[in-house]
Amino acid sequence: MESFIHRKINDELMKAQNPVFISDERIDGDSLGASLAMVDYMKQNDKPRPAVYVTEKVPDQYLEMPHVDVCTYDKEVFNDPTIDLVVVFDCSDDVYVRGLLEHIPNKPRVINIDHHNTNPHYGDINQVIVGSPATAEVVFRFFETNGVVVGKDAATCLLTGLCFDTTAFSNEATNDLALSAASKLILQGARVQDVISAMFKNRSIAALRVWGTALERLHFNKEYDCVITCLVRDDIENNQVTDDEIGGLTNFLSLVTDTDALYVLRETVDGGVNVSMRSSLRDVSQIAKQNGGGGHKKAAGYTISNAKLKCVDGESWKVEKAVN
Ligand SMILES: [Mn+2]
Repeated sequence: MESFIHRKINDELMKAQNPVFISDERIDGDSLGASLAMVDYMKQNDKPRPAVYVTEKVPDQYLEMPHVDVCTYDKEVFNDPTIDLVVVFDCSDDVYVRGLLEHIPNKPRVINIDHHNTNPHYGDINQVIVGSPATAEVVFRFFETNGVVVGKDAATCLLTGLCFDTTAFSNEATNDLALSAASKLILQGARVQDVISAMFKNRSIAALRVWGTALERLHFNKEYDCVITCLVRDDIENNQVTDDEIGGLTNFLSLVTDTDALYVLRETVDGGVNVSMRSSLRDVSQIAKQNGGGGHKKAAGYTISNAKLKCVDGESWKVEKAVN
C-alpha cells in the first residue's frame, strides 16, 4: 500500500499544472527540508518550482537551504483558481490546513505527507508513516520507490529534516531507517556541514542567556512527575530575542537530562502558555491531543490559551488560567 501511494503521489505531481506546497505551521528543519526537497524534484522534471507556504518569515538559520526563495508567508498565494494540487508536509493539524484551503477558489486535490502519530488523514491522498523518524524520511522513501536518484540539493534538504527531527541522531526517533536514509543521502552528495550549521551554529549569546535562565529553573515537579522548567515573556523580551531563537531548548535539555519525562513551559506572545514535552517511556502525544495539540509519542506539545506562569515558593511554577 505504501508503495502504491508513493506512485500515486508521483502521478499527481507530474500531471499537476499549478501545485502549491504547504509546510507545517511550525517552521523547522523537517517541514522545510521535506517540502524543499520536493521542490527540487519538480525542478529536476523541468516543472516550475511550486511556492511553499510558511506561516512567517523563514528563520535565519535556514536561509542557506536550497530553494528557500520559493517560501512565502503571503496568503495571496492561495488566491488563484488555477491551483490544482496542494501538498502538505509534516503537518498533523487539519484545522490549520483547512483554514488555508479556504483561500483557494477551487477545490484542488490535497496530498498529506507526514509522520505524526496524531495526523487525522485530512488529505485526498494520505502518506502518513508513523514509524518514520521524519517527514524527510517519508519523502526519501517516495524518491526510492519512484526510482529517483536525488541531486545534492534535495539530499541536503532531506538530511536537514532527518537531523532536525532526530536531534542529530540522538533522540528517541533515531532508528535504523534514519541512519540508513542518512548514509544514502550522504553518498548522494548531501552537504553535511551545511546541515550541522543550520542545526547548531545559530544561537546568539542573548538566546543562550535565556537558555541559561531555563537551566537555572530546572526542577522536579511532583504533580506532573517530570523534570520541568519555565520561561516567562520577560525572560525572552528583556534579552531581545525572538521565540524562534528559543527553539531547540527542549531538544537540548532532553538530550542532556537523565529523566523519563521533561516539560518546558513558555509564555507565548499571544498570552498563552506553550507546553513542550519529551519522554522516553510515556506517550506524550496523547496528553498533547487531549489539550488540543499534537506530535509524536515521545515528543509533543500544546498551548494553553489565556494563561500565565506563576512562580510559587520561589522554585516551582504553576500555570494560571486568566479569568475572563
Ligand atoms: Mn517532522
